[in-house]
Amino acid sequence: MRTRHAEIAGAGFAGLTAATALAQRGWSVRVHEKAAELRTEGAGIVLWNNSLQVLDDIGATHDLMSRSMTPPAYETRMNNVIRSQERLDGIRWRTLTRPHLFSTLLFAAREAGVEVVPNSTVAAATADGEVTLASGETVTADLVIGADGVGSRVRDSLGIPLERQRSRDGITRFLVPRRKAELQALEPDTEWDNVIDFWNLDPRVLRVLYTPANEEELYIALMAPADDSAGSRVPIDLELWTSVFPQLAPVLEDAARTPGKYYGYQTTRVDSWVRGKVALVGDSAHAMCPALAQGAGCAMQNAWTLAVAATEATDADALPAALSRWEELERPFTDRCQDRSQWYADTREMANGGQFSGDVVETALYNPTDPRRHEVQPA
Ligand code: FAD
Ligand code: 5PR
Repeated sequence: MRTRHAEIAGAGFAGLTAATALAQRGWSVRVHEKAAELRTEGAGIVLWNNSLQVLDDIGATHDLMSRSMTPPAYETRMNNVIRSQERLDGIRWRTLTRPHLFSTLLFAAREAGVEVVPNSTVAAATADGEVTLASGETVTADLVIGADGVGSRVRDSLGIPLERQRSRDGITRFLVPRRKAELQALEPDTEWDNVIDFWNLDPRVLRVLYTPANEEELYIALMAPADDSAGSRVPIDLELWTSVFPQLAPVLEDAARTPGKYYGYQTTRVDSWVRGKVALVGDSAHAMCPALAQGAGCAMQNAWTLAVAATEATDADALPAALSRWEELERPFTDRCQDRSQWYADTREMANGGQFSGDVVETALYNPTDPRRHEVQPA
């Protein structure tokens, strides 16, 4: 068979994963990134088995392990009283920084022969595989992927209907130095290598999610309702945050000096991930609340299974049906994860701790690279 060609909009986690997996299966692949520089926004990230299996398959695990960690426990506190300390036995998970995940994926993509073009914005796509760039240039491909994030122009140019729901809370994220010795001096009995989710609901909803990303770097996320102007302000209101979380003062002081942006939680659901030869993947198809830390995980999982499904289509005419079949098989898992994440965001139920069991960990445990994964229907 002749070499098949894919054009991808967006060099985020979804676009780079799909690109690498396709190139490793013999496709020629070009990724268009609208930004002038290839890098990621944001701070830290938690990855679970579903995305770690994908990283294993594309050969990126070794690089990733070198600067990531598995904290001893996932701890949840309410008003500084421990609600749960989950060891997460039997669940594979890693914490790391987003820049590290990004550079790992970019390296894997380049190794696989993917062409990544910065400063190249995709303006539109058609169901028969035509892509129009903002420069006016038109290119055609056997497969087009809209991995261009929550504001996807690929999706919107195809007229795919969507529904967007905003939640009342939102979050500002920072990467800061660990300052473990200083934290230990303030609270010696705390295991500062744990993920610690510090909740306060009464008298005011303020939460700090403390996530060590490696030995040197800490990911902290500060959550407040969007209508709390002091709580959602950036730079952060240091006096307010340290009054509620005095034991975190050393790292909050660093956060107060770091630029950041408050993101309101939102969920985007689309009618369909597929139009002919075009597939949407990642936030363009299924942007979700971060509660279960699966936005990037689902993006990578679906990007990888998309590459496999497209490769299995034996000729151009078979591709649209293969993509539709991919959506039919993979979408239920993502929809459930998105629904659960929204439920946790809307109810603030994570404040009660003990959330990583039962149905909730379905996506975390999922292995998208297991060819028999759809034989057993999940609960
Ligand atoms: P994106 O990461 O949004 O990537 C899309 C890419 O496409 C971008 O590089 C963008 O510049 C590019 N692009 C957009 N439009 C075009 C176009 N028309 N043409 C070409 N290129 C285009 N989740 C966590 O678990 N932890 C976090 O700390 C965290 N931080 C986040 C910070 C930000 C700023 C955002 C927006 C989301 C964050 N999330 C976080 C959620 C998680 O990052 C997303 O679910 C995940 O990144 C989705 O990956 P993606 O590749 O689908 O989309
Ligand atoms: N978990 C993680 C996270 O980054 C956030 C949430 C939960 C790993 C916020 O970004 O509940 O908002 C959350």
